[in-house]
Amino acid sequence: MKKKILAFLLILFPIFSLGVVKADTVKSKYVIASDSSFAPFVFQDSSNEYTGIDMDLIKAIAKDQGFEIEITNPGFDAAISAVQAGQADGIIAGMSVTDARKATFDFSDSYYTANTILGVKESSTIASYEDLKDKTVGVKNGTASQTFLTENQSKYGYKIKTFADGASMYDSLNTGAIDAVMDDEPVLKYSISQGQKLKTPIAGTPIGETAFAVKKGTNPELIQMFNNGLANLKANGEFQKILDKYLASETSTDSTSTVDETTIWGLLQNNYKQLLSGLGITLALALISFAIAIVIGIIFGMFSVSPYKSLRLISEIFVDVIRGIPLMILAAFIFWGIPNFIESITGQQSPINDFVAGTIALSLNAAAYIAEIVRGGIQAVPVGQMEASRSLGISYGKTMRKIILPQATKLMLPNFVNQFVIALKDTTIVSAIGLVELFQTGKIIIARNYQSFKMYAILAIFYLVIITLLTRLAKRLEKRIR
Ligand code: ASN
Repeated sequence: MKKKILAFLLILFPIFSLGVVKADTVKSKYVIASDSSFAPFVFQDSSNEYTGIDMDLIKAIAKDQGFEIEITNPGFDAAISAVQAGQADGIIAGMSVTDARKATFDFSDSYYTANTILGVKESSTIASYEDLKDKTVGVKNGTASQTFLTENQSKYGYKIKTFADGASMYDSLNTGAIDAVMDDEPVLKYSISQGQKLKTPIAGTPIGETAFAVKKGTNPELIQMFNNGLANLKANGEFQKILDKYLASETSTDSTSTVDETTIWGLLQNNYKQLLSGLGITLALALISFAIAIVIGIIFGMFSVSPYKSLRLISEIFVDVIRGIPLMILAAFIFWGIPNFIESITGQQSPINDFVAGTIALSLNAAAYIAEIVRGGIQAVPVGQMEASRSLGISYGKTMRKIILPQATKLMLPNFVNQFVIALKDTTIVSAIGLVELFQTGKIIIARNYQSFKMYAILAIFYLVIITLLTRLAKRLEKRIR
């Protein structure tokens, strides 16, 4: 009898619970990754805030379902990697549901349907896929549009050029570096409605539904909450309001901007806060990583001139390995590769912060060069001095400290200054992992206003001024030490 009651209850439970579907938050905060420039789904408005259908939607759903979110906007490809590496819990970026992606992602219910479509300059004569023969078509890396292009490449004979973000892709189309782009239809149509001189000569091809996604098998409650929230927003009309806000009217959300961004002065006026914060990150990256690199570099440099063979060997391996790997790959390896590897063994997501990953990569890189500077400096001091000192009965350590290093340091100083300048410039390379330092800040601004000439000029001057100031300062210090 007892068993029967239990079975009865077990059957009833799911039926009752159906009426009150509510998933519970598991994490105190969910990190949501997104694209950096993919209007109208996600883009920066004139006050440098990310807006768009996806941003409004995820915020409204989080509010409706009562969970906390933190949004990052590293670009589509980087956002995908972030979710795969466990750096982010979910991705909302006008993402198409494809069969291939279903193998690695769990998708929410769809909130949009999009085509992929070809975009060319208004003046272009390209009118069909056949016209693309030997032409170059740009596309964002990792997107459904890229899959479409790759699948049809042999048929039409075009070249494909991939980009990390929409901004650089559209920039290249505008400057004529590529002949066409392949992107989602609402995105191209939106940019045309915003005054971009482009056209879409060929009808679009369906690439699937647009949905929110998590890494396969993770955060099931997040998908559940997204679906519940979406259903609620659809029922209460809020979802339609969001769509209308970005799609219905031709009026630009940017028209609220009072500052003219076509002049250098206007650009600075409108973006100085963002640029200064980017500059802050750049300086912090350079200074912190260089300080760490000096310590590591000196240790390995001393190893390399040590009387012990094992120490010399360790130093040699360190320098060869780090110098032999491009900095960008090192950063990507630390930021995406290692967490992915750890997860595959432990089953635990162990994301690393982008600033920390960037700092580690820069530190290791500079340390390898500094180790060589230290070795070179010490070896430039005639060996006779060490021998003479040792024959007088003075220890290796003392000779090093009192006789060799003071002379070697003088020789090393100019190289240190040089290495610091290189380290500061190298910070631009680690922007590849989505770190918003000065260069990335500039790219994000360009994504919004397409002022690449003026914006890159501003960036170049920023770096030039900072590097000149810092080298002057370093030269003074150098003189004092001498
Ligand atoms: N629709 C694109 C894709 O799913 C997403 C994007 O470009 N943000 O591949």
